[in-house]
Amino acid sequence: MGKRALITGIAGQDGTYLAEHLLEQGYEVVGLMRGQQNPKAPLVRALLPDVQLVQGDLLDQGSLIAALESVQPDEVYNLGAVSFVPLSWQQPALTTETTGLGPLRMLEAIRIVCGIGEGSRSPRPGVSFYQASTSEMFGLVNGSPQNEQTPFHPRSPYGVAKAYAHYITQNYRESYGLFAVSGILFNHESPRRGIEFVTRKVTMNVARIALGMEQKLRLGNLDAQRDWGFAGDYVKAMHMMLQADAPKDYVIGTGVTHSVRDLVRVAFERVGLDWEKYVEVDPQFFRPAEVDTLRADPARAQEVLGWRAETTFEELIGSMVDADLARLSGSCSREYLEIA
Ligand code: G4F
Repeated sequence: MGKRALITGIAGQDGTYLAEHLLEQGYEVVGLMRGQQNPKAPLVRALLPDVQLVQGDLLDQGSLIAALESVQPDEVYNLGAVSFVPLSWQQPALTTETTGLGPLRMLEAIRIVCGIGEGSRSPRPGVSFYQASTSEMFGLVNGSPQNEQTPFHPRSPYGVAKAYAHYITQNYRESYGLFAVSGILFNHESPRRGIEFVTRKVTMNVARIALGMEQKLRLGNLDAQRDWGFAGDYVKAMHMMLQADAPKDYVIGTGVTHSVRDLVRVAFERVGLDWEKYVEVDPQFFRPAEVDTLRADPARAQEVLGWRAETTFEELIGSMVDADLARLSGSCSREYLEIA
């Protein structure tokens, strides 16, 4: 019998790549979808016809219990969140409810459905839990590169909410013996990334400029540095973490850092243009508190899981520019459906 996985955030970049990866591994995959007539549902059905959808919302405890009861998953991947950092300053309470307390509600749902921690009832074995933690928890970094021991200093309501979710996952592992792990993923991108994030904003606008549809690209802090990898590589690490002998948290990244300036240079080079003629700095994109620089030390993931990033920064950004050129010229494949 193959395993069954339940994924929250199925309509996001990571949800779609993870679903595809698990289907390839012979899993039955169910995605949690919130809301009535969710506008993303038709896109998910088109991209992932073999994935079933179940109603549920990370804000609603009862709906998570009901989803677990009906799906009976072996593995739960919690990828659902408010994930755009600037939005977390505009809607900090919603971010905390979804990104911070959502994982708590899912852990509680697992505990209740499995009968864990209720003395007389014997636990039903076997729901493993993956929490999408993030390098944003390191924030104002306390040492570089960052590994699983590096202290957190989050810089946004999003980072604070993710730090809470990280610790509550660890606490449920220690309190109830759950196989509950967090992947501390550094920035991961793809042609399916939402256009609000800097990589895709750059690649989409580079493609528009190359095709004569746009004159300028306005960005915020060009000095910010990130460890950018390919989302398709990173979802494999999520799966590996739940197959490991023991539940542990892992840093997932490339170990290589680039600035936003490097990003625009590489993207414009892909279409043979000089970025300095097109990019303007616009203070409206500056953040109230910035994460200046991040770099992963993924040694534990390499040693214990045998995971390593397979895609270079140049390959990643090149593929995103190519995908946006294809989209704009109407020749995009199903794989590049606008999903995020
Ligand atoms: O692409 P970003 O918006 O990603 P950020 O804030 O690092 O967060 C992403 O990665 C995290 C780690 O995996 C996730 F947890 C999180 O959910 C999200 O996926 O911004 C990257 C950097 C920032 O320093 C930002 O200030 O790019 C800088 N930047 C400069 N100009 C810009 C822009 N970011 C955006 N979104 N738009 C700009 O115009």
